[in-house]
Amino acid sequence: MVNIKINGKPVEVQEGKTILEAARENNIHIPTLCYLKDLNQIGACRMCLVEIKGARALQAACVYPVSEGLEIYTNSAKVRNARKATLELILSNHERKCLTCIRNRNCELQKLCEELGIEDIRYEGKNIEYELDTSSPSLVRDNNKCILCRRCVAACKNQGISVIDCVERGFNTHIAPYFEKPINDAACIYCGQCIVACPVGALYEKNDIPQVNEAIDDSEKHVVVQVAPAVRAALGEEFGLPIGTPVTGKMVAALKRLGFDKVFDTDTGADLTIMEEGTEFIERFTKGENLPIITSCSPGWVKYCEHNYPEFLPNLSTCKSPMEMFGAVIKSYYAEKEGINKDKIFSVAVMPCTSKKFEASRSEHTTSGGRDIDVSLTTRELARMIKQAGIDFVNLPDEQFDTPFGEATGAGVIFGTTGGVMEAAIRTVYEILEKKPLDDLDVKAVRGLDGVKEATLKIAGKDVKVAIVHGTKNAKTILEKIKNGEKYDFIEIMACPGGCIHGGGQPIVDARVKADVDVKAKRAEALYSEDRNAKMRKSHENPVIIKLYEEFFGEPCGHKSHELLHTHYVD
Ligand code: HC1
Ligand code: SF4
Repeated sequence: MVNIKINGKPVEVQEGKTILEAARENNIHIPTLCYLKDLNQIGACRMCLVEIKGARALQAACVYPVSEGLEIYTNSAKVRNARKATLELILSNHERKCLTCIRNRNCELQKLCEELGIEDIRYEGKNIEYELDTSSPSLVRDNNKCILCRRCVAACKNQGISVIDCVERGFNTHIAPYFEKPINDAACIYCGQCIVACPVGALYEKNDIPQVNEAIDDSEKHVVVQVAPAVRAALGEEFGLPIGTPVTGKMVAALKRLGFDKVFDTDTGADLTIMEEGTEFIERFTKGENLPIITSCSPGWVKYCEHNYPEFLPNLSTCKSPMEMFGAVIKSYYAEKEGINKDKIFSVAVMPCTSKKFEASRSEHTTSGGRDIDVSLTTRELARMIKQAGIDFVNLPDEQFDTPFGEATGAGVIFGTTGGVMEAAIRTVYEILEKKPLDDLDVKAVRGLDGVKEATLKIAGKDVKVAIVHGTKNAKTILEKIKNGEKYDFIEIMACPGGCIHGGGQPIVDARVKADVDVKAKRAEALYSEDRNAKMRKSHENPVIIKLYEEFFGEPCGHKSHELLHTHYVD
């Protein structure tokens, strides 16, 4: 520990901490902009400048380590003037169209303007007009809003992707994919981790709300919506509820009030995926063929594999993602059962993910003759729709998903967090192979937020070696281990750090909140609590799924399943 003084007050701080961390621990607020805990600590924006007794220049608190006897002033006139001047320079060439900006009222730059008392734009810098990059099906890049904090660059690097970086110098500095190509031409996986890292409106998802509204307004269309597991763990944040508040019932009520004809749960699709993927695993494991099987429900991960490790494509499970399986079921079984012409069905998915927009557009997912999922919205887009419709979300009653797919299990819910697909699969595979109930349904060995988790499970007298990976940087680690001879039987890979709960389509949390709160852990706990309280916790016990096989598919991995629920990703 070292003894320092902050604004004249003596405090004891652990050695190695930065001034910013020391101040925060003592409830002293220092403004930041480029700082993003554990991701971007580069002292570039100079917003966190502080005065240090005896030092000639002001110092960036986010990178300056504390040492014995340091005397720091966080709010002197010199500090206030320097921070304000820095902010004014950032504003001098920022496109200040706040009223129409997607991040209006959720913008860290806007908040700083308020906090630092910016009353006027005193300088006008060189304004370069950048073309929007709308080349991707998932996201939009707007360099006119960019403040060069480099948080997106760090987020992309943290994914092990690094397709964007700073180019040129001085006023011409901007962020671009290599060779200034459109993002669609780079090996971007559309994970959207750059979006959730961005403090301003320079990165956002493609807006698909108008298409959905148009379909809802069309009386000829039967508009169904399915909602992914992780959405319920975060949607409430958009309406001021604490991080980690599950809002399943209110979310369903809101979707019904928005005018969707039927509201279904992607968790049911996840239960179906477990039946198919569990069966596929058992077949491959029993024959010792084509192992490890690697999950393929995360479209960012599939795209990463296609770009960087095509030799592992044959290892991917042939199962489509729960979203796409459900999409195919809606336009086949459901259309038939309800006597609705499939061409009149408009199928919407709400996902915590930006890459799902890309997945929905892939040619592999067109079993109904057209797209099986017509539009995939993000959690943020759903929140926008709810706000635009004037729905008082917080005071909505809890409502239930619609029949005939009204039931889902706790196994389906936990798909939304890293380790969840594996845990759900183990619950089913164990009971099929052992022919007896699994004693403890909480498979703790596969839980937690470590980037790579490994476990060896004993099932039916055999060792099953599993690994769980989240974040594509960690995917590289495990794939390299396999190339070096390490053997696994079953691997779950999710592109986003934390899994879907921290997907690129989830509500954006201010960097200051992220510094103190473990957002991923809180959202994951929201899903684990739903699982604990679920009346069914195993996919194979879901009566909806049992009926679906009786009435339509016959058996898992049968002929009809292969036609509708499986695909091959080829390079
Ligand atoms: Fe996911 Fe999945 S868990 S991929 O993160 O397998 O997006 O939530 O819906 O499809 O179920 C996302 C989440 C989601 C699929 C499921
Ligand atoms: Fe990088 Fe993901 Fe953003 Fe693409 S979407 S630029 S891969 S962080």
